[in-house]
Parts: sequence; structure tokens; C-alpha cells
Amino acid sequence: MAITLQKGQRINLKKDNGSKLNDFCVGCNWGAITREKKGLFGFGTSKEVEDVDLDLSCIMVDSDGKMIDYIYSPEYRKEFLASRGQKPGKLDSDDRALHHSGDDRKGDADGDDGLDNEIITVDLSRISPRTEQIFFFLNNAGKGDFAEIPYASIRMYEGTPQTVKEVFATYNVASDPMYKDKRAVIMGKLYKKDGEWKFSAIGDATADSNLCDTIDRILETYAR
Ligand SMILES: [Ca+2]
Ligand SMILES: [Ca+2]
Repeated sequence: MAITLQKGQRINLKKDNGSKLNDFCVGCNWGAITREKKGLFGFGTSKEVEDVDLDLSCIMVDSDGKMIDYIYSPEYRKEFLASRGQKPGKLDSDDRALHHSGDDRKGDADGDDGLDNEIITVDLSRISPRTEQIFFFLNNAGKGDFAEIPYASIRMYEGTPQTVKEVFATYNVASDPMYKDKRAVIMGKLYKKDGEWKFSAIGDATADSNLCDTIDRILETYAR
């Protein structure tokens, strides 16, 4: 049975059969916004689909709370990142333990397709020994806020980005009034405790208008 995570919940990565999660996907599934539009002269209605560009990213932090690696979209403007002290985006961690499936700029236009739109695959056995925490977060790169998005959820599952084998845990992060004016969600972190990896569902929504604000916030408030 998949665990439905609650804000603040901490879980170990043990499965029902007693084995541990090692190779898995952290994915985010979301929908585009559909608006009803009145037809010409007020006759009939048509549907207008508005793309939703969420960006799934993560940063790796060492035991001093310092950021030592990251994954975020290479589509972010290099000049902007540099002005905020961040390097150009990339889809692989330096230790090759984590890999991002690439930027989705639209969301599901025809309803929930059951597949995640952006996915970071994780191989815990390859993570650099220096990494103590990995924070996963979502930024809305388009307009609007999370309250308008019909659905957005994060989940951890075994399988591949194309085939979901077994869902371990899920967490819903949209279409709730609490997300009004919120444009970023710090979803959770993988963290090492006594040599074992665990997951903590943070679930904090923020008004951060860009990735660099969220990275700064995580490093200042969550990583220590
Ligand atoms: Ca995106
Ligand atoms: Ca989807």
C-alpha cells in the first residue's frame, strides 16, 4: 500500500515486504488549467487550455548545511542564475546518482494521464558520501499560483519514468485554497540518519517567484 504523506511526516524507506527502497523515481504529475470560454455572440462554450510550467528541482547539502550539488532545468537563463550566485542548470548530479527527465512546460492537457511530467530518478547506492540531505522542490515558472492548478502531486515509486511499478508514497500539493498566491512548494527531503536514508515530507508552500529564492530559503531555513 502506498503511503499518503501528511505535512511534516517522516518515513523510513522500508517497503511492506521488508526490503528497502534503493532505486526509485521522485516524480511530479500535474494538469494544465482548462477554462470555459463563451462562444461567439454568447452561443455555446469552448474550452481553452492554459499551459502550466512547473519545474521539479533538487539540491544536495553536506553536513555543514552547504549546497554541494543540484539538479534544475538547463532552460533557466544563465545570466539570471549567475546574478544570484548559481551555476547553469543541469539534469544529472555530479555523482550520477540522480537524473532528471527534462523540462515539461505544459502539464497534462487532456486530464490526468497517471504519469509524472517531471521525474528525478534516484539511486541511493551511488550518492556521494558527502551528501547528507537532498531537498526536492517545485517552482511555478509560468503565471498563476498553485491554487489554480487542477492537480499536482509528488510521489516516490519504483519503476521507470514510463512505467510505474509500485508506488511507495504520494503527496498532493494543489487545488486547495491554502495554495493561493503560492508559487513554490518545498516538498520534502531525503536525509541520512545513522547511515540510513529516510524521507521527510515538508510540504511548505511559499510565494517565491523564482528558483533562486527557493534555494536561498532552503539553505537559510531548512538545511541546518
Ligand atoms: Ca517545467
Ligand atoms: Ca501527467
